[in-house]
Amino acid sequence: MNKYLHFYEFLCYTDDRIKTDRSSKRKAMQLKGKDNGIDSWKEVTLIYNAALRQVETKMEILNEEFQHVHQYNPIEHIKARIKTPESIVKKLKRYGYESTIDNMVKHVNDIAGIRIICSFTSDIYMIAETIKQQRDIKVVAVKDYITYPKASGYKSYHMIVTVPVYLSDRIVDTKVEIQIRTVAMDFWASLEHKIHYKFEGDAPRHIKEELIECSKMVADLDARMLSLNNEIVTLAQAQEESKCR
Ligand code: 0O2
Repeated sequence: MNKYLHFYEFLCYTDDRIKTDRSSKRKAMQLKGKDNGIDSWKEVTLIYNAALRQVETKMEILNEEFQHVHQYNPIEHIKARIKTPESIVKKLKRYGYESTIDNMVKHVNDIAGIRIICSFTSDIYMIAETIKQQRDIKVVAVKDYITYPKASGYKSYHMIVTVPVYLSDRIVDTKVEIQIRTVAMDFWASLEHKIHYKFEGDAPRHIKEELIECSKMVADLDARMLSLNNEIVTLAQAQEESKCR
C-alpha cells in the first residue's frame, strides 16, 4: 500500500482539460492517498473530467437549442478547468484540513469548475433555472453574488451541482462548481483576481476602493445594456407585426 502519493504533475487551466507540463513549471506536491496512491489520484481526475465534460456539453446543447428556437445565443462562451493540485492543497490548508484525497473530494467544491459567460444579467437567471430543471443534475448549493455582491465588489452566480458519472462498476455523483456571469462581470473578476494574487490578498486601499467603484460601473453598464437590448427586441417585434398586417 502506497500511503503517500507524490504528485509531480502540474494540472493547467485549459480547455484541453488535464495537460501535463513537464517543463520548468513542474511542481512537486504531496497528497496523502487513502489507499493505492497514484491510482486513486488518476481515478479522481478522470471522474472530475468526465463530470466537467457532461456539464459543458449540456450547456452547449442548451445554447444551440436557444439559437434554433429563439434565434439567440444566451451564452457568449464557456471556460472549464480542473483546479490545480497546488490550489487544492492551499484551500484545504485554509479550511484546516490535511491534504488527503478524501478531504479534497469531501471539502473542496470547485475541483471541477465551469464558467458560463453571458451577455445580459437576465440570461444568468434563465440559465440557472434551466440547470435546476435538468433531471440528472442535483443542485447542492447556490450563492447569488449578483443580488448580494461580495464586499470586494465581486458579482457572479455560483451553483454547486452534482452529476452522475457512470463507471463500469458504479455511479459516482460528482461535484461541479458552475459560475455564471456577464462579460462585464467577468472582465472585472479577472482583473481583481490578478490584483488579489499580485498583492497576496492585501492590495493598497486606493486600489480596493477603485475596484469597488469599477464594480458599480459594471452593474450600471449591465443594467443599461439590458434595457437597450429589451428596447431593440420590442422595436423588432413591432416591426414584424406591422409587416404582417
Ligand atoms: P480560484 O483561484 O479562482 O480557484 P466553498 O467553495 O463554498 O467551499 P469558496 O471557495 O469561498 O467556498 O466559495 P465561493 O465564495 O463561491 O468562491 C469560489 C470561487 O469564486 C473562487 O475560487 C473564485 O474563483 C471566485 N471568487 C469568489 N470570491 C471572489 C472575489 O472576491 N473575486 C474574484 N475575482 N473571484 C472570486 P477560489 O478557489 O477562491 O479561487
